[in-house]
Amino acid sequence: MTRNPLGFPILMNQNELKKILSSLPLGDIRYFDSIGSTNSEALAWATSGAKDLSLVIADEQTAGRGRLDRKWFTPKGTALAFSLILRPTEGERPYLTRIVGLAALAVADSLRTWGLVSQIKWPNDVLLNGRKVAGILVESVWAGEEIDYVVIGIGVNVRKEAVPGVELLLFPATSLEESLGSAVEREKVLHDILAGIIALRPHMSSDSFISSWEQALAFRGEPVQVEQGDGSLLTGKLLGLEPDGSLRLSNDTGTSIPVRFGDVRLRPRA
Ligand code: BT5
Repeated sequence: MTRNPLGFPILMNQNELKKILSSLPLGDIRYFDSIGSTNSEALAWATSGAKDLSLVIADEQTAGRGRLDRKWFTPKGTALAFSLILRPTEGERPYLTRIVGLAALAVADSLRTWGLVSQIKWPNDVLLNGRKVAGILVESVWAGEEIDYVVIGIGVNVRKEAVPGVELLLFPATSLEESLGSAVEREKVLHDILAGIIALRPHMSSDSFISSWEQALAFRGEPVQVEQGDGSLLTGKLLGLEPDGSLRLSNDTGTSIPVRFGDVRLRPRA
């Protein structure tokens, strides 16, 4: 295995990954040195019958995606970009809108093992010191009226070089290396996030799952703006989460409004 001066592997490869992840009950693993998007590969694999908890991981993405077809940058050797395929059970079906929270909490828990306290910027960003260190993209494969598979795509900026230039960003970004002041092994972060998803998954239906997710939210109790997909702006105080994982805002008259999609930011002071 090729290592950098700190002794960390520089390149990933399928055999090493299998070894590192061998204690986890994963399905199959597909590793790519370079790929368009791990989510696109995982969606195609799910359509052709992948096992539950199969994993697609790449060292570089050339067409990584965010929501609304935004770009997600994954330069070679600097970041984690992976997609986990879930085949939901009957019992999980009513809770599929909570899956983005499952992924975000697993990322937050893995960062805590490095002593880092992160926040979740609803719905799908994980922040360190108010900057985005990870993004999550949850997509589904439908069979008729029912969701057959869910793909959880996660990108984490591990090294400083993973962070795109400010001209490419809608929100400030950071890396684990920047927050810790030293480099970390990507494979350990990957292992911990996957272990966290697997451990939390059976608790996804519980009230305590929603309260853990709520406690990790950025801007709770603060005045925020939510830019919705059509460009319209909602303003209000961020109260917490609805049981389905929607955001709960209270508007100026104190009425509570559920928000299902959008980008949250603090409301600029007048
Ligand atoms: C996201 O969308 O944050 C979801 C990102 C999901 C990426 C993973 S990587 C593995 C899997 N395969 C994929 O193709 N995707 C998933 P959104 O909230 O829409 O944010 C997108 C915005 O984040 C962009 O418009 C940029 O402003 C910013 N951005 C792009 N690359 C970034 C990076 N490496 N670090 C921080 N911000 C970034």
